[in-house]
Amino acid sequence: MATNRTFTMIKPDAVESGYIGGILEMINAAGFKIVAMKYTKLSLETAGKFYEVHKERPFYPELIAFMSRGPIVAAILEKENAVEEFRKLIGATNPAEAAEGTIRIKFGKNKGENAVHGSDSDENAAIEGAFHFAGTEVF
Ligand code: DAT
Ligand code: MG
Repeated sequence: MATNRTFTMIKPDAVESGYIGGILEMINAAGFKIVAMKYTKLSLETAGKFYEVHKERPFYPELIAFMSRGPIVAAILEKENAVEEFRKLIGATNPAEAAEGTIRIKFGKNKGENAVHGSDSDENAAIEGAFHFAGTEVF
């Protein structure tokens, strides 16, 4: 089951810009089923924990300040080969390098404010999903 699930966040930049609906539409059109979803806000501390793997990177302080500046939509998505398929749908980290038809080329602003998160492995999808959702919130 875990291999068919990935975790995503609609980031503060996209929420601020009114893109929640447009992004969810693309996610639905690409055949992902939403199995968990919430509208929430990260504190600086929880954002720091979520992105702990990037702790040593120079952009880490900027990243966690950005991710905690406003509400986000967190969701667990299901589809065959979900992690890889979703990374394809969101496109490259830098929206300027993202392919046509991807969420980031359409809604991303720059390398830091790139509209959406997508897990990079089945293992991280499970960890990130559990970070945001209790078992009773996943369907
Ligand atoms: P991705 O989100 O595509 O998996 P990542 O895991 O390398 O990218 O980095 C996590 C987030 O950190 C990314 O979505 C935006 C931010 N980020 C990455 N590289 C950055 C950079 N060079 N400058 C500013 N922010 C960056
Ligand atoms: Mg990543």
